[in-house]
Order: sequence, then C-alpha cells, then structure tokens
Amino acid sequence: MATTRLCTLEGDLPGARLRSATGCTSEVYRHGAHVASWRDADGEDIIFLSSEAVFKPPKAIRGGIPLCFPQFSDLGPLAQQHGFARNEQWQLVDPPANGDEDGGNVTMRLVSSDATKALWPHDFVADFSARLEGDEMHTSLTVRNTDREPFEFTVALHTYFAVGDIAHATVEGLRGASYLDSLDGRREKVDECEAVAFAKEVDRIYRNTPDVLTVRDDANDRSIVVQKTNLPDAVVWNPWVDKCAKTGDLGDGDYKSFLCVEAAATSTPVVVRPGAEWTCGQVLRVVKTPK
Ligand code: TA6
Repeated sequence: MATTRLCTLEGDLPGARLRSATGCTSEVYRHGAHVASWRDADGEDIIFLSSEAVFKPPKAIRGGIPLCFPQFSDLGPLAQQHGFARNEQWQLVDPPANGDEDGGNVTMRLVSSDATKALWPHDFVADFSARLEGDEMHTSLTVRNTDREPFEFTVALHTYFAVGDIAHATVEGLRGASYLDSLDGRREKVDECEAVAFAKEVDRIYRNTPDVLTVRDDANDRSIVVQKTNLPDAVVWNPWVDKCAKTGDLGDGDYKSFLCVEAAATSTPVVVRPGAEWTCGQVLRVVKTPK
C-alpha cells in the first residue's frame, strides 16, 4: 500500500515521506517544495542528493528537483539565479490522504507575498504536487495568476539524476535539436550526436525538444525515461571537475555520480493572463536493462 507521512526531515525541516506500493520512497521538503530524494525498493538513489547538501533555508537544497520559478538561470528580470521558489517555505495544501492506494502524494503551495513581490511584482498562487506511482515519480507545477495584469516567467524542473558512473551515462533523444551553449556565450548550435555524453563540463539549453528523453545509466543497468508536459525545452548539465570543486555543497567527486536533465520552458516565456492558470509536469520512470 502506498503511504504519505508528514514528518520532520533533515535539518529539522518539515516535509513528507512518500512510499509507493512497490517500495520506492521519496522525501519532499516544504522548503522549496523540494523533492530531495527518490529511491528504489532496494534503497538505491534514482535522484541524486549531494552528500554536502545544506538544509538551512533560504539556501536551496543541492540535488533532487529544485524548482526554478519564476525564472530559469538569468533568463528573466530577477537578479537571483533560478528565481526564488526553491528558497521559499511552501504551505501544505490538503493534508495528504495517508494510505492512498498506489500513490503516496503531497501537494504544496506558494502564495505571493510582500517578500516575493519585492523580487517579482505579481500576485500568484503556485501549487506543486509530487506523487509516487509504482516505479514512477509524477511531479507537476500549476501557476495561477491572481493579479490584475498578465505576467510572464521562465521555469525548469531542475532534476539531478543519480548515475553509477558519468563515463557510462548518456542522454538520448536530443539528436538534431538546437541548443544554446552556456559555456560558449550561449551560441546556438545543433546536436548531431546520437546521445549526449560527458567527458567535460556540459551546460546546454536545448530548445523545442521531444517530450520523451532518456537518461541511460549503464553502470546501474537502468535507464530513466523523462516524459515532460508543457515544457518544450530541456537543460542538460554536468559541472565536471573544476566547477564541482568550486561548488561548496557538492563533494569533489560528485560530478561522476549525477547529471541534470531539466524539463524547462525558457526559450519562450510562459504568459498567464489574470484569473488563468498554467500547468506543467514530468513523469520519471525507471526501466531496468535486461542482463
Ligand atoms: O541548469 C544548469 C545551471 O544553470 C548551471 O549553469 C549551474 O549554474 C546549475 O544550473 C546550478 O545552479 P545553482 O544556482 O543551483 O548552483
């Protein structure tokens, strides 16, 4: 039976522990509505969480699925990289129904405040839901415009995927897609490769990609399929040696153990009219590679 338990997590932060009927587990913090972990029935990480992650608001947790809203990177008016959603305390919406059949789930809410409006002068209500369903993780973000004027934003689900060995991990589904190379002045390029491989730092904003992408994790005999909805773009990132060493809340060798595929809407900002709402999401599914 799937369960949702409200509890105190790392750093004495409030959150929820989800468990699916197949024994997968996930921890979701109210800080940032941050999915910080997703493990299979054997307790193996599917989503990466840094061993050096800091659980001290307002700093964002390193790893998991940081919510980049109302801005991805510097693609918007905010000075703060990736916006503020991952730094804010979210409310619990309906107390989750503990003991749901086949789906531990939780919904959290962020309502605009004086603090958020000082950064982004719009009234909004954002709801984030996470749900475990068997060997899948379903996440969605809904943004409602409660203001009197339209507003626009960029957004990403900045997912850190755990891999057994970055040298034997690739991202499939992006062949032929154009991307902005953030390591080369955001020059537009086209990916001619069968799959994205990692032998140095990679930081690319792929535009208008297929909605199904695959993270191949050969060292763990598995793939993770990403099915994104209403998120036309995908950011692929691995910091590699130097940037990893310079990132205080990453262990020096962590670059070997994760890669990010971030379902995103960045190339064309999302516009929401007063009273309207917009929803995006992704379903992550683990597929074991037959031996
Ligand atoms: O998504 C890729 C990226 O924009 C990289 O450029 C790197 O900055 C990464 O996000 C992590 O950003 P953070 O603010 O979480 O350190």
